[in-house]
Amino acid sequence: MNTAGRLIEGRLKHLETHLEQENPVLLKTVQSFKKLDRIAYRTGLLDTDESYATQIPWWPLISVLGTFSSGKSTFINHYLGYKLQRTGNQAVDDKFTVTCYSREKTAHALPGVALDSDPRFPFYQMSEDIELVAKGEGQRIDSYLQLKTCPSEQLRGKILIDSPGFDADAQRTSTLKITDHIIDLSDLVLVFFDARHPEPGAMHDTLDHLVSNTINRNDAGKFLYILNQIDSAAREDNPEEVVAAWQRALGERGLTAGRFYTIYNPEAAVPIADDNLRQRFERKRDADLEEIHNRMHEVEIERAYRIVGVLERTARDIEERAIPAISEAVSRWKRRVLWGDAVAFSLLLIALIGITINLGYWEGFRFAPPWLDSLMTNPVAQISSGVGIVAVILGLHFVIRALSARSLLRRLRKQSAHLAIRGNLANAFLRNTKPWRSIFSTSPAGWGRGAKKRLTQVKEDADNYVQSLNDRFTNPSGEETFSLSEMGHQAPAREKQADAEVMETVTANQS
Ligand SMILES: Nc1nc2c(ncn2[C@@H]2O[C@H](COP(=O)(O)OP(=O)(O)OP(=O)(O)O)[C@@H](O)[C@H]2O)c(=O)[nH]1
Ligand SMILES: [Mg+2]
Repeated sequence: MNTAGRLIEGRLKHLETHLEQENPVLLKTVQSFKKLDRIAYRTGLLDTDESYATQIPWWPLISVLGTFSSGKSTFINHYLGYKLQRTGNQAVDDKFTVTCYSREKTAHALPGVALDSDPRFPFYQMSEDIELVAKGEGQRIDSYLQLKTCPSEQLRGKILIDSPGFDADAQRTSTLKITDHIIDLSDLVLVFFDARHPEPGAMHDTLDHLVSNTINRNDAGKFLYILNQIDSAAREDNPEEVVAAWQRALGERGLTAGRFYTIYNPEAAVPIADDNLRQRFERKRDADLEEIHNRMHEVEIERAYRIVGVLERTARDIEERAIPAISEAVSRWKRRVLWGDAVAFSLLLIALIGITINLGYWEGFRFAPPWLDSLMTNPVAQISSGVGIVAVILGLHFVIRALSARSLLRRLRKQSAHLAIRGNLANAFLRNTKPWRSIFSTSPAGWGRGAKKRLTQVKEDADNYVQSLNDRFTNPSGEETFSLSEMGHQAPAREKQADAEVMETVTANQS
């Protein structure tokens, strides 16, 4: 195996080690992806330094964005049950912190370089992206990103990102670029605002960036807008007005009710003296927090189904789209080669006849060049001229094969882009045009009985994984099962009650 192949093997091993701790069903899907890889290597769809498994994001990403000191880190610490992030009233975080689960009992930080070079994480080669927008900054990836691991059960199967306070005016291009990149990659984005700022209008640009720009995206459903620290409003004469002012500000930017939450952190909050008021605040907070936490859990489930969906789709894409496209190109190529041969050899024959007639080698229909007698008596000359003739014929044939192949490549590349499937169709096609492949072979290179069997097995496996995920994530009565066709879409919105039950099962299964 070459070094590139070994590298990819190492990466998959790494992936498996992590999934072993987090989700055994997904661990098995890695094996299935490897089966597809093998088919793709043989057919030429993938290079041996590629894998279908390394380009999908395995961990759902939840990012926490928002204004300075709005309580992002406090919220994350509370969610994890660990004092992982520093908090405080000045701007504390100046980097993005990517947190992921590890059994190790201590939380530790790794440099951003770990994120940049580890394909498990969606920041893989982020430095190149940064370099594109801010020259020279790519090398300083460490000053933008850090990685922390934490043994919190809440973190199993997901990645959480804490971010520096967002200020559209003061932000450097590279930070804005990372923020946007993170938003694009995230499955769920929690946008925090601080109720201690009674005047939301002052943050015009920030609101524009975090609200106006997000509300019309086609993945707008993944944004939750959270007004935090509303305990501070309890001290105002009219607490409702604080919330209402924010609601208006967000409403002006297109946010309709439903994804606007008001919460505060019980430990960081200022005690509320008035009993009635306190209870009212607590009820609202608890309901909203529960909804936010449920969404955070759901993301993990959705992602697991989506990965099995990708597996199934990749298998189908190979069988139903890539292989037929290759076969079609190969038969076009065969036709071109056969026609090319016919035309070229006819022309050659006509030319030869013409030349020999001109040279006076013909006596009527009898071929009688002056050197014919000496050739007939010289076996060495016979053999070498025989070899010469065969070489010319073969040479011409292979030139025609190569030219015909080349004439089809552009079309194939276009088709490849149009089909939008993973894998290099042109490369796979060229395998079939190699000199040692007969133009009369019936199926594309690497697509034999073994490959077909393996592919069928992967599809069956995918169905089984969906079953296992259903067993794992849905309630025992089986009311909420997913089918493969549903997996491309968002998991259906569920009743709160059912949700709670689902989550009980998840936690029970995980412990
Ligand atoms: N009253 C009150 N204070 C809070 C609440 N949540 C956080 N705080 C306090 O607000 C301050 C800022 O909290 P952080 O969690 O550091 O805020 P952050 O958004 O991470 O801030 P940066 O990382 O600097 O952007 C800290 O002093 C917290 O103790 C809350 O719900 N109510
Ligand atoms: Mg912070």
